[in-house]
Amino acid sequence: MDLLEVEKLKTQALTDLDLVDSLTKLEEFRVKYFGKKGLVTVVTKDIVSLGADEKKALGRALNEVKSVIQGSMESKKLELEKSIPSQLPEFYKSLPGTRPEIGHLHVITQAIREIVDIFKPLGFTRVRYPEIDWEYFVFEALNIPEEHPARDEWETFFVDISRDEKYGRTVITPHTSSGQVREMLKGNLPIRMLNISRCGRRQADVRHLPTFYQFEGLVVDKGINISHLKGVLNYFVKNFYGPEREIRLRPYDFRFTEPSFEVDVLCSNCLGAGCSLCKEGWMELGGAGVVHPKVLEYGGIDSKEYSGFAFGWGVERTYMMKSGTQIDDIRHLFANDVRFLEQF
Ligand code: FA5
Repeated sequence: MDLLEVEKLKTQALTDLDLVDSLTKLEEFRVKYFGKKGLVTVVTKDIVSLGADEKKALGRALNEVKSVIQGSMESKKLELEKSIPSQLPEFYKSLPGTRPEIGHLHVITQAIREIVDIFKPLGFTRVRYPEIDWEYFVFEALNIPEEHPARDEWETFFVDISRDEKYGRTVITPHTSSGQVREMLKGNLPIRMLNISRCGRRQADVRHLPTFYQFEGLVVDKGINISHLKGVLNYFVKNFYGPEREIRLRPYDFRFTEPSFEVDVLCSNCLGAGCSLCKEGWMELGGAGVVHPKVLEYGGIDSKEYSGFAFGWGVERTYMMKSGTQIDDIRHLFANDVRFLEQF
């Protein structure tokens, strides 16, 4: 081995490299010169057996040759990588396309559909009544006369249009109970109504939205009593949350039901321990009770012959109490942050 041979090795390698026109061939080239038995590797090993002076001179020359070849290999690699796209046909017919993202129903729409499906087998039919209505149907016909302090609880938005002689002012319905008397006035008995609609109240915090949904059940028939109400609420809760979830009824005072209750479910966020959402382990889902005879009379129904029960719950609150949702602030539901909504 001498300097001339080292020089020849360089020339041969660069000539070979010139002919390389693909990444596969480049790899073959690397193996030919730098693989275990490659030409450069073998010469490097040979040098070890030479005398000190020769070793020094040839070693330096060989190192230079190696770095020239490796530098050229690197440039060749970049050049080949760049040219690859232009080597491909413009359009692969068989290449799977990128699927456009398809959205899905809003979580509250999904919840509404689930609620409807649970009540349907019991004979409840979904109805809708105006979301902007007379205060007559919102309060008066529900046994809450004008100036009665109970009206304050509904923190109502009033619409700035003139008052009607008979029906009073116009409001954004603060609850779906406004549909009760409207349903009765249709005159179809017995009644099994499920009124799901948007409501509005002057409220906003972790548990309150200015606009939210309620679902209102109303049953009017002969011989209806409180055990039917409890049976229906239990049936709903077991189907919506699962057999292990419990509800509790707290006595309350609604002017349109007697007796009246507020219905709570064990909080899914803290499982009864108490958290910022529920405060004391239970979350209020809504109200319920036996329809007040006066309300039946407003609806043109003979309260001696017929009786009924009603309940009105918030859809968002009810949904939030499903296990695993871990929604600790009701306002997330309508903040329209896609990262949040995508999870459901
Ligand atoms: C009522 O609205 C009664 N109409 C319920 C009723 C119907 C009682 C039939 C008896 C017979 P309440 O104001 O408690 O009751 O509201 C019921 C539920 O609506 C609440 O428990 C809650 O789940 C939901 N809700 C009320 N206000 C808001 C709000 N601002 N944001 C979100 N949900 C709300």
